[in-house]
Amino acid sequence: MQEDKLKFLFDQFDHTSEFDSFEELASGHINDTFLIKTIAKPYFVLQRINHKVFVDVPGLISNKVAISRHLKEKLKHLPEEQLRQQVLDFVNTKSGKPYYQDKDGNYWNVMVFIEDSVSFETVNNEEVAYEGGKLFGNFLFLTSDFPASKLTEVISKFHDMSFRFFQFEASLKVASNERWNIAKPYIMQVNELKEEMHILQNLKKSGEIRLRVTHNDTKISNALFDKNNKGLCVIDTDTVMPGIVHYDFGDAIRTICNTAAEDEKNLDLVNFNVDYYKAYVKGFLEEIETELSPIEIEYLPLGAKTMIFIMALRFLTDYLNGDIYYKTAYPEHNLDRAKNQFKLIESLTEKFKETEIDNLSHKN
Ligand code: GN1
Ligand code: MG
Repeated sequence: MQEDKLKFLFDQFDHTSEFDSFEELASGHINDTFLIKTIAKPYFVLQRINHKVFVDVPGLISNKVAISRHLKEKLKHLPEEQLRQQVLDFVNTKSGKPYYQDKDGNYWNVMVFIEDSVSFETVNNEEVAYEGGKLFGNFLFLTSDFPASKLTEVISKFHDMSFRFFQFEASLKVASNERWNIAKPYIMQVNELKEEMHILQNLKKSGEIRLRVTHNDTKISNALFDKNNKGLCVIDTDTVMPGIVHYDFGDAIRTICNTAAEDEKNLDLVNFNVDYYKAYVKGFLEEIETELSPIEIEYLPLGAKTMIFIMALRFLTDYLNGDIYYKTAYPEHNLDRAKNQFKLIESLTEKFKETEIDNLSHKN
């Protein structure tokens, strides 16, 4: 991306800052994200929202602006400096819109960069797991009175297991022989778990598990921490929509309890860390337990397994489709991601008994 193009885009937004330089922030798999360094702070984050994946970008942006507004209202008792570190702040364009559409049809949005913060791709200590639990639990708590029906469903059926199976089965029909053969052992595993992986969706459908506002992409790299590992802010609110608590619980566990990155190729390094699980559960329940029904709590461990599985399934599907969805750095990248998630499921399954919530609730 050329500097003059990014400077032009940044200057479409309503700030008084002067562009100095930029850095690409490359951890996302879908959008393009740039840190904009200015002559004087604050810095900003400029992001191109991938409109092939997110077909209703104005709806997506209006969701995240509304959620930030809600969080700011809830936290208005905090000193301004603290509020700036805890809630994403979006910047309008000079013509008052929350996004800018360039001449090629791309959508851009800008937010203020949160200073003095760090994020993690993998977790190396229990404190971060616990703080991550508190942060994501608190996000659910603070949004629990936001009317979920006001949110646009930015990606239809995003965590819907039947839909992901439908896409997987369609990918089997278009996959090259070569990819089909390489992926065969994993294709078998997917089918073995099919029934169990529909349990949560069925409880959602029957109304036994309620809909709430969920973040839907609670990987640990979407949490910011301060220099002392205290949780600061939940970021990447692109996929905020109605969902069930298990999505956010499970997706966080998927990344926090993996002893390696989600695309680590050496599967001996990929294991489920139960100590981090317990630390996460403690922090999470401290914030949200009062809001949860017994059935929501009972099924949290299955939420972890289900979210690891749905990512394995989606990575495998994209590999079979010839890498049309996720950004990949090399041809087997999606397959490696899928293998990694299957190994994590295997390791979690061995320790499943230890993940039951009964003994972990802070009420005990
Ligand atoms: C994608 O782009 P990013 O990294 O924020 C994906 C998530 C996956 C994640 C896996 C819209 O998120 O569902 O969990 O990759 N987002 C979308 O790392 O598909
Ligand atoms: Mg995301």
